[in-house]
Amino acid sequence: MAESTFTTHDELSQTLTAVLDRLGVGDPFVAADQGGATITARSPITGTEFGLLTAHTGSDVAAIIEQAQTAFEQWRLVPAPVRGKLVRELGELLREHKDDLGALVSIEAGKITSEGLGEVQEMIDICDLAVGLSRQLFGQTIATERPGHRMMEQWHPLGVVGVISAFNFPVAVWSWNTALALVCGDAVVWKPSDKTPLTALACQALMNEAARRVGAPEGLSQLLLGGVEVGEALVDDARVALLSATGSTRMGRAVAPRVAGRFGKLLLELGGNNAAIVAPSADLDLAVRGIVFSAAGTAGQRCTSLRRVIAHSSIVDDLVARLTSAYASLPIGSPLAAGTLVGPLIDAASYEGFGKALAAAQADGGTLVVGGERVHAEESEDAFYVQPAIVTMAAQTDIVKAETFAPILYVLSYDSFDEAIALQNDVAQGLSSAVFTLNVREAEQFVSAIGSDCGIANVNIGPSGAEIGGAFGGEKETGGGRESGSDAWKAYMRRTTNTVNYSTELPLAQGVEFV
Ligand code: UN1
Repeated sequence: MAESTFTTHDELSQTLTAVLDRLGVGDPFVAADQGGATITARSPITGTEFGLLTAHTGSDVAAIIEQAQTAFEQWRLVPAPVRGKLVRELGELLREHKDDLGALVSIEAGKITSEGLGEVQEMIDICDLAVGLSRQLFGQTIATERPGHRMMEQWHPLGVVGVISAFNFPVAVWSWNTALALVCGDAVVWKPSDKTPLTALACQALMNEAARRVGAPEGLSQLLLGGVEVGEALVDDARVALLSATGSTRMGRAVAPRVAGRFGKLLLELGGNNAAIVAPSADLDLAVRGIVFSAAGTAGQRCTSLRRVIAHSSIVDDLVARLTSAYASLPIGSPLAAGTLVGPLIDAASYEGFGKALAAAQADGGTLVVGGERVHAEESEDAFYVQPAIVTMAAQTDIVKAETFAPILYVLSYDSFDEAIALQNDVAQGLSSAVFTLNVREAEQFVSAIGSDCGIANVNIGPSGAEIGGAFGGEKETGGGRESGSDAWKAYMRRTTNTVNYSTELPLAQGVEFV
């Protein structure tokens, strides 16, 4: 294993102070005895805590949503291209502060520098898309069966959008939702993961500055810091017209019936259990690179991370040997150190899940071929770095079918391509998938109606690292929602169908006669 330098808590604290200052957050920490609810800011890099932040309670939520609702009622009157200026300002501020916000993502979520920066780039990209979209929120004109009539559809602002996001994309997921929601004429109330409050404060500071520059209504885009109680109050409030929630399937299962029970709209981005099929014709050099990035990158903590490889029996041994040697030289360590490719797991619970899954896989007859060890424990006992693991499996057992949010790659083998697709689809989740093949029949079958059942199906690219221009999301237990590009904006608006009669007659549809 290649080592990289470890960052100390003092170095982190110094960087944090400077970064928070430049991002306009200032010093957000409060004393433990100040009274009221608090939330702890921590870094998985050292595992140490920076301090406490003021949190909201469930009873604060109603007032915040009320303010957002009032802001929405003004914002929906602003023409969409003018609304786009707010998002353009946000995009400009993100460009200006890309390095600092990227560093903060690394400090709080443990991403390596280029992935922290990549996440901010994803925010800039969605802002660009949303600004263009602010002049493209179009409906259709539809042929009507009645003379002297016109039928059309329009898309109108929806209301307050509640956003719940996870620790692993602490800033980008907020921006995908917020940039679209704002140009669509909505207000936003955001409840980030309680593991990443600092990045949320930074986004809110940038948003406040953008709102100030364009004179957006007070409280148009707001932040709720807190735990489950705060999230539940957001979920249950009938004024939240759309709840967009990203996280585990378990969270989605708790949230979805509550929102459905009040007939709110839902956009769910839940668990993934993404596979890559590697066919005999695959360019193995390319496949290995794609697999290592998708499976070990972000320490396996993307919802799009690669968790299963389904390789043809004629090449599986060669592939596993190549992957094993690539894994053996992965630099694991502080995500801020140059050269590191694998940073820490988010916390102790995540490390525990990693260990349990490896034990379960081996109990199911799997063979651990590389990785699985904890490293850097001597530098800080509260930080959890692991060597990404590869486990070969004879069968797709329950543990392989479960999403473990850690760098474990299960390898299965297949003989016929149909069998590979059946294995790939035989899990409850349906987010992302990939095939590595140079065979055009296999590639086309994979992306066809009888191929991958996922929302994302790639050819000769791993399942993670989607760009924002496409609709992002998946099927089955992934929740069915789509965010980001294509026509995902429609989830943030309400559609009206309008029939306008400009004649002097009143013909009824379907030829109905009625005096
Ligand atoms: C997530 O892990 O929650 O496609 C989102 C990707 C990123 C987004 C991942 N653009 O991997």
